[in-house]
Amino acid sequence: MATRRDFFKWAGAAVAASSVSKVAMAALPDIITTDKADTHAPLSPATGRPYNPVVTLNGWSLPWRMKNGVKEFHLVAEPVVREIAPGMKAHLWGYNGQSPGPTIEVVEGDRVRIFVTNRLPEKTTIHWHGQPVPNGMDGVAGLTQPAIMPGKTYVYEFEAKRPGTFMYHPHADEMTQMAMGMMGSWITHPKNPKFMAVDRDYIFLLNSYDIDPGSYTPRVNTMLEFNLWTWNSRAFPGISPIVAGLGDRVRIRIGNLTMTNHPMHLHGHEFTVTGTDGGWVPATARWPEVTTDIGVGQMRAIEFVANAPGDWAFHCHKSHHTMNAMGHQVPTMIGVNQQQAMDKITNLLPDYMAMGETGMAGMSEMEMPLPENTLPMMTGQGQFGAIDMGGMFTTVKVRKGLAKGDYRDPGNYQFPSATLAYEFTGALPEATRPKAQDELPGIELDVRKPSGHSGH
Ligand SMILES: [Cu+2]
Repeated sequence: MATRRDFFKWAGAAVAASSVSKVAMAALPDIITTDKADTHAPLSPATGRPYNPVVTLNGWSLPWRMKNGVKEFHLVAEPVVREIAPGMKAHLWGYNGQSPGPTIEVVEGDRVRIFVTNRLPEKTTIHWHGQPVPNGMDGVAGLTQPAIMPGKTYVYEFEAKRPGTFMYHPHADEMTQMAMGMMGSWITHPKNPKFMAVDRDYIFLLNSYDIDPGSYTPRVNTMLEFNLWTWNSRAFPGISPIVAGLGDRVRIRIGNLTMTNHPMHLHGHEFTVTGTDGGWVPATARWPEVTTDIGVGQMRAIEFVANAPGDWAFHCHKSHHTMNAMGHQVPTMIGVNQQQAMDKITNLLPDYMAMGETGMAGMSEMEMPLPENTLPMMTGQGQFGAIDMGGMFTTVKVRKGLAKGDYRDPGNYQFPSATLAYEFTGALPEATRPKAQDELPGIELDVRKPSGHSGH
């Protein structure tokens, strides 16, 4: 764990006004933060009931303090710097040094106390999305509690009743605070560690940002036209691979805190949806899928047996969600001969490049100077060249003989001989095509022109 224990980390706090006295802080659990966007090793429980920890993709789980049988966590809402992918950093709001905040893992029946310190320049709250909590712990500013003002610390306390996958996010100035990256995952593990046990259990949140190339802070009033489609505030090629041993039973828990739905698609394997927002899906109610749509505010847990070795694509199937910031306003030029226009434009702009005449794939190979702090539209290199992907994309790497608990990137898949698509170099037969329209016998049509009923 590359976490740092910064009990009195005040230097560099963006909100100087929001200082809490050291005496008051002494009663609070340590503030544990990280500045790394890597996937951290799972946090094995040191105290409390046993459970099988999850792995947060490009994230980490928050350690707790056990106090008189109560699990105490300390979340600090604060401005953070998050690397979206190598080459781009975003100035976001998050928790404990990162956006999303750390994953919170507890066990069914645990008594949980969460201290929430607000170091933002405006009020906030935390809503424990999906959890059956007493009404006064639900975190809706104005409705169930006064907002947590800058510099203040509030305490939430409840029993983690239902095992499952949950999220947390503010319920105060939500549009701004979620557009700025304030969110996190929550797992309540079942009391019986053997119930629904899997070999590898991953979790991440779908989120999105609108950050203009050359700037660092998201636009907070964007409703739908986001330009960065991310998992746990990371875009491909910044997203870690999901690693599995051959034969492992794998669970991937996904929560959607974007403003649109995401059809999540896995190559090479069939999965079933075993968990939703409301709990576990009974075995008799599951069906096999290769794509499942995750709506806004929903959570899905998918499970499969990693029975096919390889580097398998796993991505959102909306193709503009596997793209990064650049190029959203580029006109379609496929089939357009740009030579004439090129000649004229290069007189004015000697460096002008024509783009898109044969498709957009050239974008990923082009050595084009980018504005400061943005990501090329499509990047990522595989062993055979450019992957032409960005955004909500990663690989599921299935390997034989992987040790339990080994989550390191195993590198490129070594393809067994004669299992790879190859170039055909023989003679091509004439392609069979349907007859052209003017070779077909004429068809008489009786056309009746519409009359009346205009405006239908
Ligand atoms: Cu999507």
